Amino acid sequence: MKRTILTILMGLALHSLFAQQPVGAFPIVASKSATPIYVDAGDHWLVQKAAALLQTDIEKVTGKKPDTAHTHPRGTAKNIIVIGSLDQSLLIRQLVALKKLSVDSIKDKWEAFQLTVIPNPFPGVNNALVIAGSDRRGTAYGVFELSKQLGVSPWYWWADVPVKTARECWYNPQIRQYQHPGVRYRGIFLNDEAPALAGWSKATFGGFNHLFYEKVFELLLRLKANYLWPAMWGNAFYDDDTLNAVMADRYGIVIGTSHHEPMLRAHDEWRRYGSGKWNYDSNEMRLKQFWAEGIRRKRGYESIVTVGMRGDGDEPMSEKSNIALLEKIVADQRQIIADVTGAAATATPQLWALYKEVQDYYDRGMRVPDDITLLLCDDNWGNIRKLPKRDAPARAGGYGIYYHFDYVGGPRNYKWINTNTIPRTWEQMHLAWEYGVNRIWIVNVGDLKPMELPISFFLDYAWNPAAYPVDPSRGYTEKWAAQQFGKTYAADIAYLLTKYTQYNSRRKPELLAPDTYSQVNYQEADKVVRDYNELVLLAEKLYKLIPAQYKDAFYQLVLYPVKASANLNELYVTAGKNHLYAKQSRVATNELANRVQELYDTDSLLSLHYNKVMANGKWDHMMDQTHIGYTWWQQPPVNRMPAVKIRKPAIHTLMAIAIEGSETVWWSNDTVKAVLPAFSNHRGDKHYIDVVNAGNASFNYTIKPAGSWLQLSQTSGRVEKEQRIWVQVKWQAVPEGKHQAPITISGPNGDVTVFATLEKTTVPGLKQQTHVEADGYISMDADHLANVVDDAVTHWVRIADIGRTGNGMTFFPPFPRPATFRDTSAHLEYDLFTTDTGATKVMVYCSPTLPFNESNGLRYGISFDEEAPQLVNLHADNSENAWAQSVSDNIRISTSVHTLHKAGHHMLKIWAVDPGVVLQKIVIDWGGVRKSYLGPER
Ligand code: REL
Repeated sequence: MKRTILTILMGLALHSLFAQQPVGAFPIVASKSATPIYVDAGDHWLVQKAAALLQTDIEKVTGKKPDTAHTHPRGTAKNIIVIGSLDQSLLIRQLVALKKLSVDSIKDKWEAFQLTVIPNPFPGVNNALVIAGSDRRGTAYGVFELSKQLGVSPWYWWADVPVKTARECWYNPQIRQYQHPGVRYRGIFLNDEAPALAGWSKATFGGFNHLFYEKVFELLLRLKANYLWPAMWGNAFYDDDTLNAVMADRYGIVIGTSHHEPMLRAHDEWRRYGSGKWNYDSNEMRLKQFWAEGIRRKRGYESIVTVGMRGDGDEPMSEKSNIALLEKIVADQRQIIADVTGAAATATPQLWALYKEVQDYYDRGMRVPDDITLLLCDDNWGNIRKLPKRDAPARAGGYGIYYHFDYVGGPRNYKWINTNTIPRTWEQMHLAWEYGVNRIWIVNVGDLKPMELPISFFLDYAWNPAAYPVDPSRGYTEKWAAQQFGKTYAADIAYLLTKYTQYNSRRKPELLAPDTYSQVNYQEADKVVRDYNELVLLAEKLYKLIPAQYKDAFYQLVLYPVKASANLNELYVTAGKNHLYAKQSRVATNELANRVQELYDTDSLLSLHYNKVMANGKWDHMMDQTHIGYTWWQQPPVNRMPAVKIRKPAIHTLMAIAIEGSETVWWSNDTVKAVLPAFSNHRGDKHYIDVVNAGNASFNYTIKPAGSWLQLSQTSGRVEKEQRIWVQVKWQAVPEGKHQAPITISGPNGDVTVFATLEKTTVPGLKQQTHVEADGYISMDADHLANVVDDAVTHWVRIADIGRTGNGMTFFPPFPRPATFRDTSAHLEYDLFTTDTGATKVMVYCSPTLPFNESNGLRYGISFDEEAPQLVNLHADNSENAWAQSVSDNIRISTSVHTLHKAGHHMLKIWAVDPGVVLQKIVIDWGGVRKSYLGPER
């Protein structure tokens, strides 16, 4: 056990350990005792609750339980901790009146808090650590900030994160902490909650009752959030348990109902109590009564009332619905609010969500009163659809964002595991912040678990957007990992979290299919599996190394998502390989079919461990979500293993040759030429030839290249099932130019010849960043560039790990630029060396950002050398299909065609035009690019 001192650096808490008591430090727990905590008896329920939780937290950390007292602490102890709100704590007011405590930095602020050590607060008391909040939530946030710094993770209960123990802890009196939120309402939406969260909450608490919600409220407060849209799949927060709303109020959690549940009434309540159709044209009176009840029931509790209307069950309203009707609905709803509350409608916070077709109404001119927050939305796939115009007049209600980490809907549900990356969430919410969206940030988190990391980030970012002006991803994730698991393995854990989410975001697990990744081109499928399995190795190693008390947390936060994602990808890739092998008549086909079965079983065993074994079954049902065997957008009722193929037995000895780049196989004395993908002296590539048993008995073979240019991993052998032979080139011996070198494989039925194409190019003035054409293409990551040209207004930024395969490049500040260019305008330069001329196709891979700025699409400029830049619109095809493809593939690829008049050195330039364009990868094609999911590698 160690002593702990808390410090703060540049607004970020540091947890520093000292062997000795630092001079002048304030003891929270010193050797003999824990410093008592004082809270005014008249302070808010929430403040009392926060103090009580601090008391338990301190006890968990140190084993010593501080006393809590409510009477005046005059002369009772040498040191005291005072907790109080500016509006309700007499103690705090007294300290302020006596000029012992200055609260200027939090006064009149929303949810602000400060932590200060003051000398001689009261007669006979030497020092007080004062946690003062501008209001009840601010005070609670101050308390939980201290708890967090003491070593109690906000996830201590929800993810079984062990409390970091210490014998003593000291607060550094030099450190004054002030904080207040950047975004006013910060929250989560529990949604799509069956079967996982619903099953678990039923088994654990008996349903979505106040016992369940108290746990959610505490978590929200520890994450400095204040806002919740409760679970609504057959559940109704106000109706299911009358204590739900009472407890929300005590915990200071602002309740709303989701975007399509107006007037604080859950969707299911209409099924329970409504009569007639959910249709304002035909059923106005009953709907009004129904809604009035929602407002009556909310009493004085803090809430945000959703106004407007969608069709029943979150569907668009009927064709007939029009702007005039919707405007009348909103006006009527406001009248109800005014009538029931007895105050002007403006006194009740309201939001209108511009979700799906509702945004079209807005675009067609529908407006709501100025005090209603306009809740802008993403496309349900994490891409923001609309942001306020930069020159739009300020609105009293401001703007909010409704974002998604989980979704039920097309092109496919994604609700099993975390596929959300911190870099992309940051990049999109950064846009929102820069465009003035600061009233509400709410995110759909599905079952809550397993979204612990992105939830933390979303809420931390909402609390203090100014703290993350540049891509925080790895740094944030490492701090987060240290908060859960301590510093020792934090960097490795951050790597695992970053990478598994990046890999999962390539394609959501629900969208995977046996043919997603190419089995034959660019060794893509194998590479995907290898990427994941490297993570599994590291995760398993860490799981063994971390102390026993961390294993449950590690399993749920790291090991399970890493292993289950890796396993699922391998499952689909193996099924794809089984299909290919069957087509190629390989004897190994059936073995792969068995392997698919094994991987399928492993998937359920991993979930079983999560549900039943981990943390002694505390999270039973949390991994009940089906995720294998989707056939359309909606989830399958049960998991279903991908179909596999079984090979018919052969009747004689038969050798087949398969090669990289082709699904075909070659037989002895085949007349069709077999040609491997080209080798280049600039790519250092390796390609393979598979000697395959397609018959009924093993056989011997020899393999021999003509000449001395090629090196093979093997020259002869016996094939039981198949042997992979790697071909490499000894470039010193190869003359300049393009050559073909035959390789002969001799087996039981005769010979097969495979040709290797060798492209040796000597590039004058070759630099490390020069990309040399080979095999008819160049592929480069967007940040593998020669020059970054910033100008007076715009600078380029690199966003780590935002791409499907690498980093991304975008520009800040994220505002539109004129589409006219001078040499000095902001652009990126890529140094190329080409061997082809003529028509040159450039495919630019970008993150699937939407034209959030009401433009007809986001554009970049592109040019070779001195040619005039072409403007390319990422959204030239803005159809529903193109969108569905872009979110499924998590990429938008746009193509421009250029003419190169000579081979040799060229500079490709990409020019900044519209904000939000995140470049990931650039592929230049002279006819050599083969089919794959991620595109060729460099
Ligand atoms: O994710 C969304 O925004 C919607 O699909 C949900 O809000 C929706 O209401 C769904 O749960 C069903 O009612």
